[in-house]
Amino acid sequence: MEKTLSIIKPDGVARGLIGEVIKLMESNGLKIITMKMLKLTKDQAENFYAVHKERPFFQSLTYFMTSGPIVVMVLEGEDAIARYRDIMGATDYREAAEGTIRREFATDIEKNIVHGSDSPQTAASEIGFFFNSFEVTG
Ligand code: 3AN
Repeated sequence: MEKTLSIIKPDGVARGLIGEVIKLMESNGLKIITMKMLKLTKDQAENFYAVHKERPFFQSLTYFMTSGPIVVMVLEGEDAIARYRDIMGATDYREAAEGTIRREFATDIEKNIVHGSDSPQTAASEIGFFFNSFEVTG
């Protein structure tokens, strides 16, 4: 069993898509083992996306990520990291496969509804960024 971190970004929360996203997770074999809603500060968003700090979209992305509440979850399942990235679809919604979250709901490469960890190392550090060991059950 593997764990991954999921974020429903401010656009997904504002557009009322929490239920749709959770439905796709649960119907694809991913179990939510902890979850909360919060609003990031600019500092927190910059820390979370530190790997992108040299990218031209860094300021815009971190500003967007502080623009409203987000829902963070730890998902567990077989191959959870790859499985969730399959469900999310490509970063650019125009390239995302049919039936994926981004293909169905995203309208913008930056405002693309969801985030998912991309490796076991990032999953461990991203889970630790948002949750302590008492919150992560299972
Ligand atoms: P993913 O979320 O698919 O793993 P990353 O890690 O390459 O994609 O990018 C992190 C976030 O940065 C994306 N979810 C998206 O919001 C934003 N982003 C990525 N590429 C661009 C881009 N070319 N222009 C604007 N925002 C971008």
